[in-house]
Amino acid sequence: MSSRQDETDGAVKERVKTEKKDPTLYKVILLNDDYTTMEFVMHVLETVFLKSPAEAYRIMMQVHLNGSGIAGVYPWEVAETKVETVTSMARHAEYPLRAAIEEA
Ligand code: TYC
Repeated sequence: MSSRQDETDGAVKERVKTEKKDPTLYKVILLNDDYTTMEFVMHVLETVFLKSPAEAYRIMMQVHLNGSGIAGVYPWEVAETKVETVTSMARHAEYPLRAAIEEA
């Protein structure tokens, strides 16, 4: 590569990392069921999605009354990890709670 292209009046442009992160965001959706307790869903929202108790209650009730609700919006790998964590916590507690990913 010609170094002249990267210069402007002797000021060399610094470009340490060319790679750009994918800016696409994904919603993590919690799904309603008849067996998972409201307390467990709020615990998940507070510990995995870092919601306040009031916000956790609001989201839990949205899921309970409407079938689904947005727990959070994240880059792909973070969203995937959140779903895995929710699923693992739910299975250990023997609840059928499910989480899904949707493009935001
Ligand atoms: N519907 C559940 C109940 O009445 C509560 C619940 C809320 C379950 C949200 C799952 O994602 C959920 N115990």
